[in-house]
Amino acid sequence: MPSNPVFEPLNFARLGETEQSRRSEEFAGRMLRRRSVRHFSREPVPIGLIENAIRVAGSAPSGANQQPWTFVIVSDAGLKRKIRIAAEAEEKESYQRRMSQEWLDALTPLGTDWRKPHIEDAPYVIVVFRQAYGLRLDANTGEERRYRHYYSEESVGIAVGFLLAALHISGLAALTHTPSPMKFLSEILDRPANERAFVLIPVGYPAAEAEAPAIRKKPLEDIMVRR
Ligand code: IYR
Repeated sequence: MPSNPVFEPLNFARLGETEQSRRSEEFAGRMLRRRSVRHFSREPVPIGLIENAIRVAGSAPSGANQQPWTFVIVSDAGLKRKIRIAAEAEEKESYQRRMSQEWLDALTPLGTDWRKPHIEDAPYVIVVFRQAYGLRLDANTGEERRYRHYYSEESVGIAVGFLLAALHISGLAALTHTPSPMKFLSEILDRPANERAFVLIPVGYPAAEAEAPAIRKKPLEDIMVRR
């Protein structure tokens, strides 16, 4: 039963222009140093940093504020091992048979292959699930009923952007990894039928000898248009 909206004061902190520029430059300077990391140290990470980053992700805007996401933090060595083995099996099949030559060529500069040791090395793997639909109890019948989630793909994508930014700003390294298909994650992590694995994010500190591919982001002139 729809009820009327309730409003509250916005509580918007208007900054002076100097402070705006300072924060903008500081944030851009930090964010522009983010790299995807594929070589992790096994050094532990304070769980509070992971929890805070997920808090930030959970503050993202979402379709109808339905917050159609679940963030599963995996630290158990046995589970990480299971996930690695299943991911490598799918990835091996993908790299050797499923991906087109065009796709493989596009990945050449990244130097990736089917091996995913980072899933075990990183102290935490955050698996983000998208709730394709919601579930609530019908007040009359007591039965569980599905309800539509709007723009769940876009919503979870935005939340993952927040998550990656928060992890990076806290001095952690992460990788956006999408083994394909990802159904095995629902089984290993025992997730309900309305949840679909969206992305798997190993998080930790880079290994001492970690390298990243020498690739560059497009300059502003190439991505921005003014009218
Ligand atoms: N999922 C594979 C392949 C891969 C695909 C894209 I698109 C990338 O940007 C990177 C890798 C893997 O993780 O290796």
